[in-house]
Amino acid sequence: MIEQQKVAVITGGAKGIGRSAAKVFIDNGMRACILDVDITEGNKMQEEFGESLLFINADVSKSKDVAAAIEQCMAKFGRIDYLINNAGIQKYANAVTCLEEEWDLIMNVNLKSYFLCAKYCLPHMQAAGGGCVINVASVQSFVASANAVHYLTAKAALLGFTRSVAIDFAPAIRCVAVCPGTVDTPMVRSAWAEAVDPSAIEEASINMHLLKRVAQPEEIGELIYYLCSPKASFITGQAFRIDGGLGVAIDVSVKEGQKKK
Ligand code: BMA
Repeated sequence: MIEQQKVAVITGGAKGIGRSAAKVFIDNGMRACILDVDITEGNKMQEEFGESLLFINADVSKSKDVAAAIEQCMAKFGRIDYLINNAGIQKYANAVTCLEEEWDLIMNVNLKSYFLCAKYCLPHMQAAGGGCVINVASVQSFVASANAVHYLTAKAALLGFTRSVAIDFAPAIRCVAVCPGTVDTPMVRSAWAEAVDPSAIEEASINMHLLKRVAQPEEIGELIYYLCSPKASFITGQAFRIDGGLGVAIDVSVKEGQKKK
């Protein structure tokens, strides 16, 4: 029965990490309701996954859009079990060069939308008997890259937001932050495209991970699914880094301590 299938609401679900999370939930017999501003990619997802998926064109930084989208999701699927807060934009600026509009944009999409979606989804998740909220944050919730004042601030704040939801909605609802390193997504590609030498940034990004590569979105989608599943039933309030070892080394290029032959 359709009503019994669990439903995941996924923001930024048409591309990158959100898209692969939607695919894992559907592959495991669940339904995905994806909210995204990208109509072209959203429609493609709708075509690919048919009745298992509902694409809603919504700007999740606006409460009117979120309220309407969640109502539409409930009308179609009748329940919400998981919320995957994932929508994100990345731009480069420091505390002086950052335009006020850009600060607001990043805060609204990368932080406020997480609150708005929680606000509208949590009552339905409680009504469904419980569930899990995943906040896609970043390795940059812990370590900093240059020129990312707005992005870094939002990603760090998500750890507090995760703990807050975990405390206030336990025990029925768990809340976990997922903190990826560099992932090959349209968001990261478009941020790189703004650099003077995008291929140099790509190479540097590969090298800063101990595993000497960037992640594929599917690797993050699998962790999100696992954390929502009953296998992760004792995990809440925590942040999980999935970052190929980024930040483990003081400097990946320095081999201090290697002995002479
Ligand atoms: C991610 C994005 C990537 C970046 C990575 C590691 O959140 O910002 O562009 O490469 O963190 O800094």
